[in-house]
Amino acid sequence: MAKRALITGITGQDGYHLAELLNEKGYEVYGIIRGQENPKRLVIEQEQPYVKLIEADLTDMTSLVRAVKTAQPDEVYNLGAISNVGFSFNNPQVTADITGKGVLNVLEAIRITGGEKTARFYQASTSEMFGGLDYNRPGDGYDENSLFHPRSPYGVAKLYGHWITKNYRESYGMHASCGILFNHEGPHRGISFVTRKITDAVARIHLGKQDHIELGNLDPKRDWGYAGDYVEGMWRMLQQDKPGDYILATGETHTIGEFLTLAFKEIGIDDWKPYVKQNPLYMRPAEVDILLGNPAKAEKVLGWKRQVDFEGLVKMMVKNDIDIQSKLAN
Ligand code: NAP
Ligand code: G4F
Repeated sequence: MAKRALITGITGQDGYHLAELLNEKGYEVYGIIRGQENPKRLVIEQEQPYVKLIEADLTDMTSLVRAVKTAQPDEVYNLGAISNVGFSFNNPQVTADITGKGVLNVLEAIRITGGEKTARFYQASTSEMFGGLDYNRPGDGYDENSLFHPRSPYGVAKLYGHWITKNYRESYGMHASCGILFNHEGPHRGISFVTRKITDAVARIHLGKQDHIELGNLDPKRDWGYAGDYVEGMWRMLQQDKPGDYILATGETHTIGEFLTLAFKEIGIDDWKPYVKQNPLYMRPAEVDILLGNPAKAEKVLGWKRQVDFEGLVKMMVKNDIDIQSKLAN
């Protein structure tokens, strides 16, 4: 019989890639969609017709209980969240409700419906929980034992989600795992995140639709990988006999300036500086200056390794945005 998976956050970047992967593996895929007029419903119905959509919201426990009862899942992937760090500073309470307490709601929905012994659970934890400060940053990158020091309402909410997942593992014997994922990007990345914001702008500049891009702090460094590689790691975590926590990262870190250099190079521009203006609107009250992950445990235990390198990622994203913009009218 086909395995059944329930994904929260099905309309997001990782939800897209994970649904593709699980469908290829023969799973019956259920996805939670929120809101009465979610425009992404039509996109999923057209592009991923195999996904069975269930209306629910991470802040509404009754809807989650109904979703779990309907899907009867072997595996639950909790990807749903307010995931934009900048947004979380201006919207800390809703971030706490969705990104933090939403995790508890899903875990409880599984328990209330008697699924704690049968359903395996994946929590989308994040490198944002580390904070990138000198005192807790090992030279060879953060690993599963590094100290947490979140620097945003998003990071703090995620830390609650991380610990409540571990608590349900320890308290109720749930097969509940946390993937501590470093930044991962691709053509399905939301337009407000810095990589996609850049590749979208580069495509428009190339086609003469825009003459510059406004960004915030250009100095932070990130460990950027490809989202398609990372969902494979999520799945592998839930195939282990025992639950656990795993870092997924590339082991390399790059500045936003380096991303800009490669992206502009794709359209034949060597010096991006005349095309970039800094706007304080995009600066954060507290910044994570550097993120670098050490994926040694995932490589050893899960046999996982990223496939797409930094240059390949930038190329893929610029090409995708040029294709999209070329098809659109001005
Ligand atoms: P994303 O594209 O922003 O997707 C977030 C998803 O959460 C969307 O489907 C959104 O649905 C859903 N959602 C938001 N509020 C909800 C609510 N109240 N009820 C139900 N669903 C809700 O994020 P992503 O990049 O795919 O990331 C997936 C997960 O991994 C997130 O939890 C993120 O925090 C975490 N993570 C991401 C990265 C990364 O680099 N991408 C790294 C580490 C961890 P709507 O369409 O309705 O808004
Ligand atoms: O692309 P970002 O918004 O990603 P950030 O803050 O690293 O968070 C992402 O990765 C986390 C994993 O580490 C996830 F948990 C989280 O859900 C999300 O997917 O910003 C990256 C960097 C930051 O330092 C930011 O200050 O880019 C800087 N930046 C500079 N200008 C900008 C901009 N970020 C955005 N979003 N927009 C700008 O204009």
